Amino acid sequence: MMTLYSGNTCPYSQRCRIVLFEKGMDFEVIDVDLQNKPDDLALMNPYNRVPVLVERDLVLYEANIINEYIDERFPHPQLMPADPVMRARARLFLFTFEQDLFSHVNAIEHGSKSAADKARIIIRDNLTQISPIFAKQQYMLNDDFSMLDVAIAPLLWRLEHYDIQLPKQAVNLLKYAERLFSRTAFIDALTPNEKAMRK
Ligand SMILES: N[C@@H](CCC(=O)N[C@@H](CS)C(=O)NCC(=O)O)C(=O)O
Repeated sequence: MMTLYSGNTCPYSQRCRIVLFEKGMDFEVIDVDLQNKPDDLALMNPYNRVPVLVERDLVLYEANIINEYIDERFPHPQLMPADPVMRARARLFLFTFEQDLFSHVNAIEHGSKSAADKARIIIRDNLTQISPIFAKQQYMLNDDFSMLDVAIAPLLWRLEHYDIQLPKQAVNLLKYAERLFSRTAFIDALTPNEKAMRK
């Protein structure tokens, strides 16, 4: 059985929880208190962060790497595209999300007021830019739910919590977010602390 070491407000851990629930398989989630990290976390992950996935003697860290492993190990429903060209495009998107969106989250959570405000504007503008995609399709890659939707969902869930306000032009993105939030696996993967992030 797979064991996920997860943070109960951690957006990266949430990505892995979503994939585990989408696959409908047996797994165990261990809540890690990030204010008081257990000593074995640094032994499993040299960066001393969650999420970490353990399956027998395999120990993985980095949410996207964990998620690709789960997707290959349990191919139904497949979350990365089967076609190599689409798969490569999906990986590029995943990289872009880290660079253009998630790399700014740290400033909101831990930065000065001016750094946090700057980060909010960058995230707002980058999200607004991708909003027109959803006038034409249901999900990020096409009309099928994929790993890209998994990757971005924790940020969309935290928009209010991070005090990021989207303009009217982003209405299609907000509708897309509601589609993500209504999925059974998404709801099942939420921790009580995450549930409390949205009214
Ligand atoms: N790039 C990593 C980011 C993981 C990460 O930043 N985890 C945070 C919680 S959301 C953490 O464990 N922080 C503890 C620390 O840095 O001390 C991933 O995708 O897994």
